[in-house]
Amino acid sequence: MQILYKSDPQRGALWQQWLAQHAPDIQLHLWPETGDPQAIEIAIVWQPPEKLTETFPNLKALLSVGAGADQFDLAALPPDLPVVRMIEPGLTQGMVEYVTFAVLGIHRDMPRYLQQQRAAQWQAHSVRPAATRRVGVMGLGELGQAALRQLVSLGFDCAGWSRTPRQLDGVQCFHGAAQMGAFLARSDILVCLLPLTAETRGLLNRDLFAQLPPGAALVQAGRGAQLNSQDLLAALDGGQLAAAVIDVTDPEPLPPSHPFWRHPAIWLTPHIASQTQNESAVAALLENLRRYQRGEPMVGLIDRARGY
Ligand code: NDP
Ligand code: OXD
Repeated sequence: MQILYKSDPQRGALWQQWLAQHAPDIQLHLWPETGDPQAIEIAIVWQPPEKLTETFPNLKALLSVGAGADQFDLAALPPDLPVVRMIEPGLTQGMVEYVTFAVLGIHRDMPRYLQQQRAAQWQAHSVRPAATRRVGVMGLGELGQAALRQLVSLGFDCAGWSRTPRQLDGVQCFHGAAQMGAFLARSDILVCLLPLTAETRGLLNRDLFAQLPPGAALVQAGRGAQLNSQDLLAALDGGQLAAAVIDVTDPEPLPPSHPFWRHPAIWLTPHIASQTQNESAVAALLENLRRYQRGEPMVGLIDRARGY
């Protein structure tokens, strides 16, 4: 089977070598080398090449090297072309670590202590047990569920919000627009792990912040276009929010003049909350390719109507 790869070339070379060893029937072509374009059945990419389906007329599926597929213009792809995102344990674990770091950092007042350190100010604030801190996770998919398992194990008072009803051990679950207000009202720390869709674009805005308890904090690790930057700055400056940990922005990279870089209540990271891990991801890729060969649905199939 012939596969096209177009993303980080170093990862491509490693995957090519690994597949040659573990699945010699599968040949990975590293863009711009394609072999015979007619023979390419699967493309695994971050950004697809232009004229994808014209160039590779026998393409049977488009796979994302990342957890999201919002970088694809789904409307421009043939409606029956399966689109698949990456689900792999290394990527999931990376997000668990990031969310745990951010929630613990906020819980233990680190944004305030870092500001105090810069001012050489020795001042203690009372330490609250995790059980009294209400954490709310938006998005109860692969990443939200894994992050919540860790947060529950640390003793936080956890809730989650999704589009359709979910049941998770130790988590108060909310769903849909009707239950969003109740979910937000009990979220001292709000974590966004939503995919970018028409419904979630711009969702983290003034109206939403106003429904959080005063002095709440935001952890944004979904997608930049979900957050209204001006509304976040106003909520921080007005005291409705106390702190924000922001990993994804719009645009990326963020221009040097953007106020997020210098805001004392913002911790900013350059879209590194999690990354596809070469070794675990290539094993997950192979498993999905075998599923495809057996005629089974691949893991991480995007529902084109839902947009994620
Ligand atoms: P999943 O598709 O597994 O889960 C998505 C979750 O979001 C589901 O629970 C879904 O609800 C919920 N959801 C979607 N739309 C809505 C809506 N309109 N209202 C309420 N809930 C909604 O995705 P993953 O957990 O794998 O990944 C989530 C996102 O994390 C990715 O799409 C990507 O944007 C981001 N990400 C960021 C990274 C980073 O480094 N910053 C790295 C990796 C991913 P339901 O359960 O009802 O379907
Ligand atoms: C991803 C990401 O989707 O890096 O994997 O955000």
